[in-house]
Amino acid sequence: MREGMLPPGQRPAKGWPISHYGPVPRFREDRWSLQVFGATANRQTYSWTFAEVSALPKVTVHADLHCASGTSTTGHTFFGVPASTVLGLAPPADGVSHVMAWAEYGYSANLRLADFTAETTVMATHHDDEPLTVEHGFPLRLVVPHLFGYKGPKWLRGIEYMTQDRRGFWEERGYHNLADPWAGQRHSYQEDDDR
Ligand SMILES: Nc1nc2c(c(=O)[nH]1)N[C@H]1C(S)=C(S)[C@@H](COP(=O)(O)O)O[C@H]1N2
Ligand SMILES: [Mo]
Repeated sequence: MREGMLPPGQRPAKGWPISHYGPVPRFREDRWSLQVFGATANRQTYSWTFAEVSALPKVTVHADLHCASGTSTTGHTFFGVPASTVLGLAPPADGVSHVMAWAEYGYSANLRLADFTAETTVMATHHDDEPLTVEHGFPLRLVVPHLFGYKGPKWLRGIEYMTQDRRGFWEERGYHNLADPWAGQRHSYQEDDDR
C-alpha cells in the first residue's frame, strides 16, 4: 500500500459514506449461508453457516477504500477470514482462473483468482474492532483493498469458481473489468488501452 497517498483522480470523502445499489438486506441467521459453487474440484456446492464462517481463523487488514466515482476513505482496519481460506476448504477444479463474488439481491463482482487470493483480500466481519454495521455489509463483506470498491461486495453470500472470465454487476454497466485504482482503471472503454 502506498501510505498516505490517494490514487490519481481520487479525493478524500468526509467520514465513511454509505454507497451501494439497492436496499440494505436484513440478516436472518437461520436463512443465511455462504456458498461456494461452480467449478469446484468435486463439482459439489459447499455451504457454511454464519457460525461456521465466524469460527474460521481471522486476520487484521489495514485498507483504504476507493470508490470509482472519485472519493476515497482511508485508515480502515478490517478483521475477518482471508479469502484464500475458501480455496483450501473448497478446492477448485483445474483451470479455475476467476471467481464471481455474489451478494444479496444478485449483486456480483468478478475477480481474477490472484486478486481473490491476494494476502489482503478478506471476508470481513469486523471494522475497527466492532462488528460491521449493516449499511457497510454486516454480516460479511469482501474487502479487496488493491481494487476499486465495486470489487468488494457487501452482504457476501457466494463464491462461484469460473474457468473463464465473466463480467459482474458494475462491470456489465460500464465499469472497468480489472479496477486497479492506481492504474486509473475506472471505465470499460479504457480496457482497449490495456491490451
Ligand atoms: N452488495 C453490494 N456491495 C457493494 C456495492 C453494491 O452496490 N452492492 N457497491 C460497491 C461500491 S461501488 C462501493 S464504492 C462500496 C462502498 O462501500 P461503503 O458503503 O461501505 O462505503 O461498496 C461496494 N459493495
Ligand atoms: Mo463505488
